[in-house]
Amino acid sequence: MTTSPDAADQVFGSSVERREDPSLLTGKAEFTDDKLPDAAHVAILRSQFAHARIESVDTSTAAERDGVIAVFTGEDIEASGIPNSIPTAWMLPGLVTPQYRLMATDKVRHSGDAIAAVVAEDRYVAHDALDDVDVSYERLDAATTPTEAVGAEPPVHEEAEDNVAFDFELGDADAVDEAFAAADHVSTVELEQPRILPTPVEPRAAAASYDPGTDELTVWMTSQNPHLHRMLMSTATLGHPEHKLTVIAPEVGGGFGKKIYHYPDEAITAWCAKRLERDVKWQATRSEDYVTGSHGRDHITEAELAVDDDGTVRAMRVETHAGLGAHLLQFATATPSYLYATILSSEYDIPAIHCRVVGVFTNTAPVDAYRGAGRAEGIYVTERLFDVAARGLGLDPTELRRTNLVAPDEFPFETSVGLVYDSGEYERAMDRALEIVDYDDLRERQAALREEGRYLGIGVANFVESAGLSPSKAAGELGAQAGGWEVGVVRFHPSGKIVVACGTADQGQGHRTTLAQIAADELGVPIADVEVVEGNTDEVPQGMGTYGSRSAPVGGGAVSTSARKVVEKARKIAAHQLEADADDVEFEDGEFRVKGAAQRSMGIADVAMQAYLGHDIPDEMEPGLEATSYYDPENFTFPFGTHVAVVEVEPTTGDVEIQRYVAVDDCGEQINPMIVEGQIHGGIAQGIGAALFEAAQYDGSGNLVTGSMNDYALPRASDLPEYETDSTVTPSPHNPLGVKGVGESATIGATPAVVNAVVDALEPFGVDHLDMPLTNETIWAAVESAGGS
Ligand code: PCD
Repeated sequence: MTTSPDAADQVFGSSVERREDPSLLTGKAEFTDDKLPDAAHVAILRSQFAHARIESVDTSTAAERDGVIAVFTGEDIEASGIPNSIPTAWMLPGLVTPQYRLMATDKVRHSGDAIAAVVAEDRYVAHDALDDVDVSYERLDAATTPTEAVGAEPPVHEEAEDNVAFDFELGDADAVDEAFAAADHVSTVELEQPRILPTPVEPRAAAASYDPGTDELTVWMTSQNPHLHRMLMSTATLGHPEHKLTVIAPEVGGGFGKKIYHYPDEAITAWCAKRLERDVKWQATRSEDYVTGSHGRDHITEAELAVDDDGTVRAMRVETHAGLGAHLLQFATATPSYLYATILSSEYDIPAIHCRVVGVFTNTAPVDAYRGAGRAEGIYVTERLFDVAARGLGLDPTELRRTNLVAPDEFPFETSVGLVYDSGEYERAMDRALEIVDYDDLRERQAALREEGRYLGIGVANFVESAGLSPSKAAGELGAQAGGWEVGVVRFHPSGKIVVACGTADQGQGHRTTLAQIAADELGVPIADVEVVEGNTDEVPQGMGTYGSRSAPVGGGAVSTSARKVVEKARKIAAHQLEADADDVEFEDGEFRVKGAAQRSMGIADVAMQAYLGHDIPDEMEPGLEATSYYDPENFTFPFGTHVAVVEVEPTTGDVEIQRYVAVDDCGEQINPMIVEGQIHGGIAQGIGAALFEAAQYDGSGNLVTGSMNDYALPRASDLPEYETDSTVTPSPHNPLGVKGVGESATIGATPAVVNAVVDALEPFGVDHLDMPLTNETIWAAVESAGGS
């Protein structure tokens, strides 16, 4: 659905066509690998083993190959005297933080660790030369799962006893014990959430250029947060002065969390450019991106719910082992701890919750935020547990949910795990979803079909998401090493055209459209007059970037705050020129009018020209018309919703057919309903992927056996159903626009909805739980062990 090009429609709340699409669709858009076409190429040698001591690295043969410019090892990097230490961005009590170097020198800890870099005239020569680098290893045993790795020898890092990086607890354990002792029932589930390989269309890449004359280093890279990359490369790895370092994220082909982090490879590329004083670039192959880039999830969990006969939930207890991989990336500690544990209350009033998370190093690629990050894992536990408990109590799963929902008049609602939900109308969204699927009728059909030996399953999942981490002060108290704010600049040109700069960085979400909508709406100008700039540290003063569904609530908040400041300054100039008191000047649809004298008016574009002429503006006012805001929200925003999946399972083959998929989402006010719907569609696809198809598999030696798209099962379009989407609108009371984030919501809702549906279908076989992915084999085996179909 798109709207007419009528200017009045092109504002907040309408489905404006995405501005980014013409250049993407016609192949004009430029990605990182399109930059520096004449650059030399970097290829990086990865460890052959998941765990080994490096005895020696001989690069002499590789260096002699025709077309090879240089070969570097970890020793060269270390000897260059740079800080060489990738940090994590969230400290937890007792956290062990081993040094994470750009290239391994003494030991490799997973099969993606970098050992050497070849720079050559072209990509093929660079890759061929990798075979000439001779590394001798002393192999060590590898541990790949978070439970097996506890206490495994030899440890991944000497510093981390038993391979434990942190042991985190949240909630009142005594209150939980008491509630469990007093409750009528206790339901338990043990579950695994396998590793996911985030698969943006574009694998990671970097291109770097160094000017020795000025000491300017420019890095183009696939980044969700160029300013954070610049800051970390400057302070933690390369040591290049921040004001002489420019990081640019050109068009980025998807991120899904993977492109948040500072990995070795981009910094190695920049280091080579500087060392050789030559333009260089690196483009990961798909498999290389799979073995080095962050993975998602990786939890092994036990969860219990204490419930009374009438369905009142009294308490919840969760203990989980979270695999961290071999190195800590920036949100690796926050994702499985705070983001996970604080969301366990989902949409419910659960008086006591206790959660323990053991974060474990393994000989695998690092694990960090993947769409839904922490919240997806937490909600999955709660929503599975509610289904298990409902079945145990003989209650309909929607009834157990309904009994415990937080009611609309209880907001702001403080959960027992420390979040204060801003607003919600949970029952309304849930009822809407149940009405669309015709829930009661479906239950009747299910019963009738079972008589015929057909197995329909209905899965319901509610969710809340904490979107847009904030405020900075509270996050800092909990250990964050980064702020929760965002920068928005609104700058008029004298002619009345506007540039909006925001510290967020698009990877496909459509910010150039939605941020322009926000500014155009606030300023009352046609959207065509607004240009949006993102993803460039030279053009945007600072920024925290795009992740955690923050760009609309936090970036949008910064842009609207600046637009409002600009309007206030413009109002004073207009009042001055119209010879009126500023309080008597109204602003509507881009016009300043003197109250009660409508003929005395001035358009905002004319005011802009006057502001830059500076001839006739109030005394003591500076010329110019622009504003910069660092918007630091007072809280997260809390989008929510209900997803329902209807499946039919064929027990003899384990086939799952998703017959219907209904999603009712509430992200507060919607800037662009078409974009919101697109976000929901993409999110559902990824949620279904996790439920039915995706799992990264390491073998016992620590090789990623699903290291290519041939082996890793992503859902295809033909695997996915038609989506039936609807929304409710419960504005966030603290956001200037009433907006909540939406980018991750559907991934969070979809996974438990689909798993609940399949398990529901298999109820006649006595199946209470199945671990993802629910492949044909998993389902068939469960049915067989129950005595067959
Ligand atoms: N919106 C609107 N309204 C509302 C909200 C929102 O309109 N209310 C829209 C906006 O503006 C944008 C979108 O929508 O455009 C989104 O938003 P948000 O929610 O704010 O978010 P952001 O920040 O922007 O983004 C982020 C996200 C995430 S987080 C993820 S994963 C994913 C999602 O996003 N990724 C991606 N989505 C997407 N899409 C695409 N296309 N691509 C990509 O990559 Mo993480 O943390 O990183 O794990």
